[in-house]
Amino acid sequence: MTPFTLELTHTDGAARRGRITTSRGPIDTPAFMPVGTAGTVKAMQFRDVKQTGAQVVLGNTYHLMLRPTAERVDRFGGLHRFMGWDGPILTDSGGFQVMSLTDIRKLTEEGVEFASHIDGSRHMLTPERSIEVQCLLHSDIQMQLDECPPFPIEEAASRESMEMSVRWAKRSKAAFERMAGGHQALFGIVQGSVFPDQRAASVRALTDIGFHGYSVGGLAVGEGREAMLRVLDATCPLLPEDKPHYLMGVGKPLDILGAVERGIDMFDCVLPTRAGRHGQAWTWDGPINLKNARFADDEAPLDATSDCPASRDYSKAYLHHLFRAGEYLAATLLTWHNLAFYQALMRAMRDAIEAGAFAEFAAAFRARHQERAG
Ligand code: PRF
Repeated sequence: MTPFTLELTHTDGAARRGRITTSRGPIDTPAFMPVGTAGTVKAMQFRDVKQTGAQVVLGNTYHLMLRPTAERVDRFGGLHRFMGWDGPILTDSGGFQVMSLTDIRKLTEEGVEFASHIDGSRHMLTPERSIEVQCLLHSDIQMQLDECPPFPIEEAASRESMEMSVRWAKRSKAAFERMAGGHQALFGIVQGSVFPDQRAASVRALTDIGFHGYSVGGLAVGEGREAMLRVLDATCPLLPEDKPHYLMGVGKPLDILGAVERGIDMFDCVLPTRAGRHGQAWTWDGPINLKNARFADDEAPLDATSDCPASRDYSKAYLHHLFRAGEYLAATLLTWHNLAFYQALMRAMRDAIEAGAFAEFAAAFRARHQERAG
């Protein structure tokens, strides 16, 4: 089977245009990965997710190990076959979801013990078990188990946490080498909060272990955009040039723009899907809320120039009505639109890098895109 590789085709400043090859197909970068937490991109069919241009989707170790269980997914031939998506799947390792979704948990050197948010049952997630689950899911791109510390955090506590994530990285790699196939990939996760020397130490330790790609974790946890971009300024230049750089859980269009500018290749975020279910549409001009009364008589579609049916074929008045009436289709159409917009944005960034015009693109986008618009 095709091994996991990255070919960089263009650079423009620190921004990178490339193509990741996986045994399940290519991923053009910079790439946005829709979040399919529990074996579904909520409210969507995968046929339509693919239509937006998405080439890879994300799945979650935490949710799937609890329900329907990784062993059951494996008996169905893996997550691709179970949910009907034949492209690459990236899975998160579970630690981040344990910390954000469970009230009862105990973190030790061994791993994290937690009570399920579904039925309270007890589970232990170790670096080894996380890799085992990700292998049972047949994940193409796996993440090491890490700890994403809260923000703010004391410098000394952050260092301890980062160093434990490095030890978990080593155990994850050893488990991956025992259990995974040659076509699968494992990413290390850089931690170290907002401390540049800790970020640098984390990168050094992870590159010594050696991974197929490098994730930047521990950001978008309340530090704010400027602090996040400063961490990327200090971190991205240290990452191996020939491997993908993935910024986990980010973000708004302007976050993604700033991160691409600094050399990030991959993103995931619940924003387009979650916001879509709540009536928020993201557009070139910024976000708008379709529940707002000012759209009740608006005959224009969200984007007449889009090739996405949800963006092009329905008036804002109709979408407003669907939300007001509590119709299921409302969530589907706005999620679809938001995912199509995110993919169009990534395509525009890739085109700008290819043309050597990323700075001009970024300036024009920043001038037009009003994040706090109605
Ligand atoms: N670690 C993991 N998953 C994540 C994060 C992290 O730090 C974040 C941080 N924004 C999102 N998802 N494993």
